Amino acid sequence: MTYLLKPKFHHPHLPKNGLGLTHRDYEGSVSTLCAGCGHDSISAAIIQACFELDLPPHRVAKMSGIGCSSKTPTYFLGQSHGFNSVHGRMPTIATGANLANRDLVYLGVSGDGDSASIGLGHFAHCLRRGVKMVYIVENNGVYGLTKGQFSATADRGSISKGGVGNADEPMDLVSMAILLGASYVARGFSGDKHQLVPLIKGAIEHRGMAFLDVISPCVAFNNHAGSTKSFDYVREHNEAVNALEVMLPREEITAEYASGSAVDIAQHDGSVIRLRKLAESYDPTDRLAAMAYIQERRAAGEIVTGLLHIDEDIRDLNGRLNTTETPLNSLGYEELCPGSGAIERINAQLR
Ligand SMILES: Cc1ncc(C[n+]2csc(CCOP(=O)(O)OP(=O)(O)O)c2C)c(N)n1
Ligand code: SF4
Ligand SMILES: [Mg+2]
Repeated sequence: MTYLLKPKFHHPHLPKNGLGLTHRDYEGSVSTLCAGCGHDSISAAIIQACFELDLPPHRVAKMSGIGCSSKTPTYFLGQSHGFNSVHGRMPTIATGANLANRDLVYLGVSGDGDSASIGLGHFAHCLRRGVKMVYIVENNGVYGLTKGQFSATADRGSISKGGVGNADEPMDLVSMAILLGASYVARGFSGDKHQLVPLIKGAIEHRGMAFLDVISPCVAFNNHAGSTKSFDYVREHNEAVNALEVMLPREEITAEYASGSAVDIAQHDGSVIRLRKLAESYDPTDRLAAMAYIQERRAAGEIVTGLLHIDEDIRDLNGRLNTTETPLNSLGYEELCPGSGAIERINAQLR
């Protein structure tokens, strides 16, 4: 079973936005992710952001790769266009679609495995080229869909569900995004919708490459060998009468904290991550200072959240390549196939 349709009936007096649409008009199918998964909170934040922006659903194209995170476009904006692509290729498909039709809002959803492992090259070139889109990585530090292997963003020293320690350095996607030239770079936490919804709205409004790294706990696969709640411990200390594996629903992890302050977030496996929300005085337009600040807080064991960098001097790929303003599917035969004379002239320029 890959999706469940939602019942169509709803309260007759639901609030409406400027287009006369309700929240329900921005929803998708019922989620089949694990109860409490951070990814569902991100879907809810996307729905809220699009509702509040009065975004016509038919103007949005949802792009994704493969993973629990990449499944989520099924659970929001059910009336929008969508393309669930191949593992790691979301940015590539989004780049091509963007060049063919610059009229749509491209909303790309990917995972840390999807973007930082198999899709790393695609991620890098999409950001480097300045594709006008919103690129969201739902970052849980594991390959959730394939049952909890380390991803390239997993912390050094973290323990996998098999009890193996991660010896490798994690990739910091926001630092890479700033380095690669993304003109809107932010980090959020799935459990802090007061911060996440405005970050997504800002990304949609931005006219260039907007990259969002959203920390999104995987409630199923962050159990470790030292924990008495881990599957391994229970298997060892359990007299099994049959071989069942049950995924119990877990509470969603949420946090509300003020600008400039830090908060410790305890995960279900007992590990703790420390989030720091940017202070009001932080200047996101200073690219070098942003990179230094992220590294400084990282060295102190903190994950900085908020709008980390914005550059209003946008270098959009379509603008640079001077592509047509008209979507290719609206051009006629004459424009799409200008004849051998036009090709001769192009070839002559290259001789
Ligand atoms: C070419 C290819 N290689 C490997 C896989 C197996 N695979 C599916 S999803 C996935 C990792 C997903 O991890 P992530 O992007 O972090 O998503 P999450 O499930 O954690 O949200 C892998 C390795 C695949 N589908 N295709
Ligand atoms: S396995 Fe992890 S990432 Fe996948 S749905 Fe379950 S909690 Fe979410
Ligand atoms: Mg992941």
